[in-house]
Amino acid sequence: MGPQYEYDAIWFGGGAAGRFGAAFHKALGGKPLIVEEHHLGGECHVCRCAFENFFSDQASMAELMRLYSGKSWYPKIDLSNISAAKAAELYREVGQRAFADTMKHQTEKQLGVEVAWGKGNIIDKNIVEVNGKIYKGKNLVIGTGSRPTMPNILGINLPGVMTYIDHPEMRKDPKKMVIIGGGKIGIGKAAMFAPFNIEVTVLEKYTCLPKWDRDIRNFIFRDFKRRGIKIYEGIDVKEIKGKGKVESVVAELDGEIMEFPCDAVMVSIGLTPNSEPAIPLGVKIGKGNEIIIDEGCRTNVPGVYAIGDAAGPPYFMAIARKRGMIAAKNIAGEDAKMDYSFVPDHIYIPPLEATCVGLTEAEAREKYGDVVLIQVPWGPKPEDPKPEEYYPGFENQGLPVCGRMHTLNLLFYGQNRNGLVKAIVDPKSRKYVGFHSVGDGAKTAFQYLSYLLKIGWTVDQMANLHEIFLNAEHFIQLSRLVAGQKELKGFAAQVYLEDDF
Ligand code: COM
Repeated sequence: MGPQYEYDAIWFGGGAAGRFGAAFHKALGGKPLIVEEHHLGGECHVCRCAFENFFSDQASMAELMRLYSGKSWYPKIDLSNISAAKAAELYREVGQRAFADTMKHQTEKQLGVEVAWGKGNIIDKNIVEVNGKIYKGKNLVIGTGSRPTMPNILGINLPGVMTYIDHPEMRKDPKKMVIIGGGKIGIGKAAMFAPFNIEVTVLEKYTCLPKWDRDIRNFIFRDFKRRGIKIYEGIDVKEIKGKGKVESVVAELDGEIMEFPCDAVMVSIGLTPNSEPAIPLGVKIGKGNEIIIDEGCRTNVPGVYAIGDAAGPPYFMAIARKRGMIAAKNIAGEDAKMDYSFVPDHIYIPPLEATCVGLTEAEAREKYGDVVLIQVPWGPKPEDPKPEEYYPGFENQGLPVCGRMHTLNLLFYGQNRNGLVKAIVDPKSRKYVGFHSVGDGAKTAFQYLSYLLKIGWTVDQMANLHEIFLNAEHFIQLSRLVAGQKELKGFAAQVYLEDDF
C-alpha cells in the first residue's frame, strides 16, 4: 500500500458494484473503504431489482386473483379497490428499511468492510473527503450508478411524470398511465401497473423489446392485448400536456398526431451513467455519458477504475457486481478480465416472467442456417381462449410450462397463458445456441444455462441431467425426447407463425 495510503482502494459508491467489489477486495486480503451517502446496495432495494421483485409479486397476486375469482372452488373476489400505492407503501415501510439494515449489517459487521457515511468529495485520485474528514487510497473505484434518461420535451417536469425511481414513492393510484419507452423497464412496468385497474398504454419510438426472441415478444404482447394493455410502436412522443399536472401525452404516428389522456406518465427510455464525479479526474467519457473502461475495469487514468452502471451497459446486476469483483482482483495484482458473453436477460411481466440467454431464433438462423427448436407450446393457438375451457384440436397448446404454483394452474384456468419455452440448437454440433422462456420462475435455471451455453453444452449432455418434474423450463426432459436422433431434427415440423399481437 505504501505508507502514505490508509486504504488500498476507496470504493466511491456502495451500490451493488461497489459493495461487492469492496467485499471481494477485503476477502482477497486488501483494505477497502466504501464511501456512501445513502444506502449500501444502491438503488436495488430502494427502487430497482428488489423492489420490482416485490411489486411484481403484488401485481401477480392481483392478476391471478382476477383470473381465478369465482372459478372452480375460488371465492369471488372484489378487486375494484385494490391499490398499487398501498403495495408501494408496504415496501417503503418494511422492505426498504429491512433491506437497508441487512446491507449495512452484512457489509460492516459480517464482512468487516469499513464505510465512510456521507457525501464524498473527490479531491484527487487518491484523496476523498467525507464530512470534513480526509481519506487516502492507493486506488479509486467509481461506482456511482446510473439515472433514468429523460427526453427533452415540453411538459417533462410536470407533476405526474415519474420514472422507476418514483415508483416506490407513489401515494395515489393513477387511473390512466402512459409509459414512454417499451424496453424492459417500460414493458415490466406496464405489466406491473395494469393488474391494479390502471389503464396502461406503452408508446415506443422504435420496437418494443427489440433484442428478444420473436416468439417470446409475441407471447408477451398477445397477453398484453388480452389484458387491455395497449402498445404503440414507431410512435414519436412530442409533448406532455397539462395545467399544473399531467393530463395527456401527444405523439406522432405515421404522420398523424395522437393525444393520449392520462394522469400519470412513466418515462423509461433508457439509463444514463452517473459519470460526472469522475470527470475532473480526466477519465475518458463515452457518447452515452459512460466512463470508458478496459476489460479489467480500468479507466485511462492509472489507479482509477469504474464499475457498475457508471461504466455503461450492459445494465444488469450480475455485470455490476462482477465489474466490482474484477476491479478488486486487478487492484490486488491479478490480471482479471470481464466476460460479457452469454449474459442472460430478464423481465418481470407479472404474473409471469421472461428470461433469455444466447441467440434469438432469427440470429441463430442467420448464423447457423437451419436450426432445431425444442419448444413448447408451438403452432396455432385458439383465437380467444376462455378460462376453464378445453380446446380440442390445439393439442400443442396443452403442454404445461410451469414453475412454482401458478403456471400449471394457469393452464387450466386460461389455456395458452401459462408460458412458452424454447431452446435453439445447431443440429450439426448438437450444441445449444439460445434458451428463451416466458413462464413462472425459470430465471433460476437461466443462471446455470448461461454457463452451459458458454461451455458448448449439447442436447446429449442435457439428456443425461436429472430433471425434477414438473419444472419451469422443461429443457432437460424435452431435449431427452429428441436426443436419440442420429441426425438431430427436434420435433416434427413446427409451425412458424406471423406476429399476432
Ligand atoms: C442488493 C444490493 S439489495 S447488493 O447488490 O447486494 O449490494
